[in-house]
Order: sequence, then structure tokens, then C-alpha cells
Amino acid sequence: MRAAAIAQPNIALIKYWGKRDVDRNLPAVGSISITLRELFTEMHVQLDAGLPHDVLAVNGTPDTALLPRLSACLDRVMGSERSRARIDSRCNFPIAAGLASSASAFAALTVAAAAAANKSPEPAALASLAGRASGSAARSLYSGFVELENTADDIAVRTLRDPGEWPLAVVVAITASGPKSVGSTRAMELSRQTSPFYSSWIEQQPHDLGVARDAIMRRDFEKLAAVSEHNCLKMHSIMWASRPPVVYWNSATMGCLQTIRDLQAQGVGVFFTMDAGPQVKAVCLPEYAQQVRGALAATDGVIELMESGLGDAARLVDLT
Ligand code: 2P0
Repeated sequence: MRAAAIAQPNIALIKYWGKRDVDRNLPAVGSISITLRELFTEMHVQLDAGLPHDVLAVNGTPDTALLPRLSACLDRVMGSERSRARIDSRCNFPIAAGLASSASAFAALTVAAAAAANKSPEPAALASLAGRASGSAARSLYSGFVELENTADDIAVRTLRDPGEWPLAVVVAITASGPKSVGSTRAMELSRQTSPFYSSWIEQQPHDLGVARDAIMRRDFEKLAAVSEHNCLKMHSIMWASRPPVVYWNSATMGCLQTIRDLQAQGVGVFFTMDAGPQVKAVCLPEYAQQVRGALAATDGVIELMESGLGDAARLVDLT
């Protein structure tokens, strides 16, 4: 009747952008991500037959805007005949700002909901349920370097390398606070329907996935850096060329890219990636994390920095 789970957000290096089935929320392409360690969402789910409807609090504040998506996720995991639930979400980083908050939220919710309903789905079924709620959430059910592949009628997710096998660091430069201008679900659909580059994106993704997978297996940082930056810029090019255009970047985003290029020119092992928001994620070899932090802190427009290593899969929290 009551359970809690914790999940970390993940950052895609080879991106999911576009859906092949909007109703079932199936991605148009596979993706490869890294699960983070220091950022987290913790979800508590308590079933209560006396409640007239589901109730959500986010960081202690009642929230109705996010509730319908969370309720739909509970219905899928527990069945629509379930009791209503009290959902308590706690998150230690900004929500809906391009930091993959929906990935950690729905991964944690899926795991907690299954436990609260006394269900123990196979990992593949859990990933499928999390993916129905949010495409990127399926990846947060796994640790370290994670690949999500499309199967004939669903998704399959696995860890390519555990976090300890190649302990990279991620420095996140926050360049704007507040929620993103356009939600990623809507932005993806605009891209699919209007961007002239969308079909090339779909065609080229298996190649990028293959290069990144190989780089991760060989721990080849330069190779992973090159394909990740290329894949990120391609995704943003699709958005820029959509109608209306979707531009998540601001001037500080550009400043951070320049900082990272300058560091690369000095031989620092770092590369950038950006998602549906203006924040810049600098992925680096751990020995360079402090230097990367310092350089991004000195970049105009950077409001705040967060740093993380690579982390674990979503898991239950012991409530005893
Ligand atoms: C990713 N993003 O692979 C890509 C890159 C943002 C840019 O997955 O519509 O919240 O809920 O399935 O997972 C963000 O979108 O989208 C995302 P839905 P989601 O991480």
C-alpha cells in the first residue's frame, strides 16, 4: 500500500528526439545516455481507498499541473481499478528546465507504484511502463552507460557499462532558471511534422549509436566526445529548422560552448551536450572536473553549477 523509490536523471549522449507512436509514446530512434549520481528524485506513493482523487505534492507544495501525467502512469502500472494515491515527490534540482526531471520522476514513480501495488514486473516490463510515461525515464531504470533500442513493437533497455568501469564526471552549467519555453513532447512533434532535417536524423541515428557504443566499450573519450557533440548539434538543428522554430539556447549557452571549445584546445578532456533547455552539460574525465568547473563558473551568464558522477539504477527506498 505504501512504497518509495529514488531515481537519478540521465543525460542522453545520443539523443531521443521524435516519436514513432505518439499514443504509446514509442521513440522514433534509439538513444544512449549516462545515468547521474548526485541529482535525484524520490517518489513516495501511498494508496488510500478513502481519497476521492490522487493528490500530489512536489517538494512539499501541492501541484495539480503535473498530476494527470502521474495519475496515468499509476493507472498503467497498477491498473485503473486501483485506489487513489497520495504522491509525494522530492527533487534536488530544477524541474522542467532541461535537466531530465521527467526521467527521474517517472522512473522513480514506476518503481514505487509497482511496489505499492505488490507487483514485481520483469525489468523489461518496468522499462516499457516507464517509457510510456516519458521516453527518457526508461533509461533511468538502469545504471551507468545505458542504451535504449527500438524493438519491433516496444523498447529494450540495457546497461552498456557500469558507472565504476568508466567513471566520467558531468558539470552542469545552469544558464536560466524557470521552466523551458516549449515542452519536449510538443517540440518533438513540431520537429517531426515540419523540420526538413527530420528524415536525415532518423536515417543517421543507427550510425551514431554504433560509433558511441563502440567508443564506450573501448573507453575512447575522443571518439565519444566527437559523436556526442555532433548528435547534439544535429538534434538542435532540427529544432531550429522547425516551424515555428524551437530555440532553447540563450547567449550564456553559446558562451559555455565557447568555454568548452577553449578547454578542448588546451587539451582538456571535456565535451558538451544540451537537451530541451538552455543548460549546458560538460562531460569530462574526472581529473579535469575542477578545471571545467572553474572555467564554466567564469563564463558570463552562468547562474549556478552542479556536478555529478555516474550513478545507479532506480531503486526502492527502505521505509522500515
Ligand atoms: C533525451 N530528451 O534523449 C532527449 C534529448 C530531451 C532532448 O528525452 O515526450 O521528457 O516525455 O517522452 O523523455 C526529453 O523528453 O519526452 C528527452 P517524452 P522526455 O534525453
